[in-house]
Amino acid sequence: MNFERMTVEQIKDSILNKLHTQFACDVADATPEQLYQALALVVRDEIMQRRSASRDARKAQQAKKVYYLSAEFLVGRALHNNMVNLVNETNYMKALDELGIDRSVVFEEEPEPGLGNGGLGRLAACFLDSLTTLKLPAMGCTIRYEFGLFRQRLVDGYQVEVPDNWLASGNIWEIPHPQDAVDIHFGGRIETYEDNGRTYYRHLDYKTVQAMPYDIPVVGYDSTKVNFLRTWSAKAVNQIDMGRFNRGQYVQAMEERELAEVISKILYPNDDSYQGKELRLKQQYFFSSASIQFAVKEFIDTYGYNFAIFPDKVAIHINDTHPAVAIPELMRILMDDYGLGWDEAEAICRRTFAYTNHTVLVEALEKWPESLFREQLPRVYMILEEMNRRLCAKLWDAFPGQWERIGHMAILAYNQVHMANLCVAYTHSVNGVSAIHTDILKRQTFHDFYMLEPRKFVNVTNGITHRRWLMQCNPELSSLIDEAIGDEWRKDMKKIEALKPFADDPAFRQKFEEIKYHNKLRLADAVFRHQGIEMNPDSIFDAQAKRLHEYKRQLMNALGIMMLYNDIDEHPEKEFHSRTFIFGAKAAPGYHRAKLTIKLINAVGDLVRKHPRASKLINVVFLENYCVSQAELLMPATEISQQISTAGKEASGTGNMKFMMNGAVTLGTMDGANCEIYDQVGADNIYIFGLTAQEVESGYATYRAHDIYETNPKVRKVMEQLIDGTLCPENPRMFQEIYHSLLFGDYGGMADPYFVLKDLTSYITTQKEMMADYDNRDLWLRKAVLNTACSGLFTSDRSIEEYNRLIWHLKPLKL
Ligand code: 26Q
Repeated sequence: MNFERMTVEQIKDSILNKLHTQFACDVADATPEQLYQALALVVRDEIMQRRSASRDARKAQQAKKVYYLSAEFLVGRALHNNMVNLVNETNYMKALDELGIDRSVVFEEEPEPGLGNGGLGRLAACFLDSLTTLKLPAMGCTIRYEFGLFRQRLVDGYQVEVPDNWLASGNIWEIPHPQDAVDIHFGGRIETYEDNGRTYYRHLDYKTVQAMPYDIPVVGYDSTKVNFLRTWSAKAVNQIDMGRFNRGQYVQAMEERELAEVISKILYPNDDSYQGKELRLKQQYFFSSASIQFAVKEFIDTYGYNFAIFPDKVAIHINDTHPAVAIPELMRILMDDYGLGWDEAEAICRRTFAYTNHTVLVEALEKWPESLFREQLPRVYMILEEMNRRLCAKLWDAFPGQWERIGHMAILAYNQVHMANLCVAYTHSVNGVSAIHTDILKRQTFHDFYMLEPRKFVNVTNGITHRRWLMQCNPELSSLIDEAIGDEWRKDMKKIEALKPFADDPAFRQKFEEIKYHNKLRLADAVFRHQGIEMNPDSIFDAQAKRLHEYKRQLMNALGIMMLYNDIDEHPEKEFHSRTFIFGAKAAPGYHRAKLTIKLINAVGDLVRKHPRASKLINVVFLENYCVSQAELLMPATEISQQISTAGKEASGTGNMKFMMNGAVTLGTMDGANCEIYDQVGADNIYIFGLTAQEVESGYATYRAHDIYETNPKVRKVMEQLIDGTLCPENPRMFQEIYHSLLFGDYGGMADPYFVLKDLTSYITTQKEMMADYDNRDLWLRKAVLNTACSGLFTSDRSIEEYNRLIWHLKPLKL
């Protein structure tokens, strides 16, 4: 089937038509929100025309499909992105111009769906974009959180959380599918009975919650392929319990309804340490069960009850352990609903599921109290017991007598359910998200499993969609690349390599510099409008944007700025290049240390502003509410990308790739995907400092932070400034706990467990080298251009091709 792109005239007519029929108004009297909705409806129509073609093709071709299960999909705004992927941005922009509609005003009307915390959720969104562009049959499955990640306000330098009611005025992009609603059962008890020599299980007295799907279309770049992100919303089965209602228990009847619907109410805002919250477990089972039920139904609709071929037609991906309960759930459905035996069901599950790990931090590996599972999911719990029994029997053969080792690998041990062990033991593929991360999984985190099944472990380095993160967010640079090397890179990002020789072309470098400058102005303008803060576009834009975590070491960045400040203060004769330090970071609301670090960063900003000379050379800007839309402005405007995690802790990072693609030079440690960025650009075009992962590992035994404090006067000075009232004269004790934790450790732990003071000196030295290079404009711009030119590896198209080749084995649809 052939789809014509809409012409400018058609777009204009359609917009006017939507305004008339939906809102009874014209361009002149429409509100910005009505303009947004009318335009979005036009774009949606253009997408929906392609939908049925896609769907019919998959059925006709009986193509294998992947269900990508993820508790988070941080998709960002859709309108502009969809125009880009329809390859009709130019016509849309023209139509808007001719109608006299200000496009930036319209784009900003779209509420950003905050259905994720950070990297993991954004990765899932980039993957859907690439899956669709590569014409692979796929469906994203998640929760339709009524409240996404909180919005961040800064009040007196402190983070204040505001609820994100993103659905308040509806969501144009979603389509409800009541015909696909399914029931999810919680609690109750299991009755066992024998019949014909087989044991059967009956689930009784459970509570039912209905899962209602809403689908959001994902359109592939320059393709007629459309996939969907299915978001499940919790609904009470009976709007109100009429039995209770009639017995006069009006309030109780309503309460029950609230209890059911609370499941999809809110996204948990912590992306680090996990707490055994009952509601979180219910969320995980809710969307996992709904998605598995749907996958089985779709399979049966196409292939009947021939479950032997299930793994040839269905791949299910488990994004971190959050949807791990999908594994016993498929076991349950195959056995209890369709009568398969254990061995058959287990073999199907093993061939169907694959798992991606995103963290090696021990405190972030999910473990649930067994009692919670037993109460909430009694049948699933019984299945886990049997899975665990069989696993331990095998482990006993492999490691006879090694109780501790077996306990460490078991699914159920010490009254806890170990979700990662469940995933590693019962999937056919386990992958890390960068080379170094996968290495650590093999050597440490899952070493014992790796010994038994080395081939199960694979690496797929993360990627980002260059459509959103270059073409959409940086149109000027994209056109410049077209001028230089043609536009084939847009469809095949490897080809951006052809840009390398242009790093040596002075005319190209100058245009590259001008575009960076425009993008700096664009960011400065937005920050001024939203926060009233001025940013000097002639200063160096240096950014660290990511969730706030101790291991990511925003604290080290802040201490580095204080040292620069002291240097300026002590040496009025020295010259410095003016620098704007940009931070974007949300802290989990219950993570006290992270929130205090936000206050510290802002206090450093205040300190600098009060100093006559430093205020001209340093500006600390904390971007309020860092989110996908903010990132789209920040990436193109940044010159230095700070990726400074303690080596061995950041699984991959993906912001590092976005900055690089837009021509920022990385200042970072040998951690996560930074190592691969280093391999791509070469040592001359990246600034690496600090301990390696191995040095960190062996450093735990011997490191004494206090020695550094004693021997390095500059470090000592900033440490003292944390507690002597320099930063917060009205409350000198404000940052005392940070001081204390760096020098003495807290809660009985070691001092400075993230090696902030240890790496601080090499961090500062490397920055000085970097600043010297920055002043040599030709040298610096060459590095910047090479970063863009070498970023081809980091497109998520490459990641998805690898997932497909190594794990899913899907065939692209012929459309
Ligand atoms: C778990 C249990 C209860 C509540 C919340 C959670 C939870 C939620 C989100 C745990 C972890 C997350 C998110 C983790 C995450 O974003 N990890 C990042 O994943 C990126 C994509 O692979 C990597 O690039 C980053 O290095 C990694 O930190």
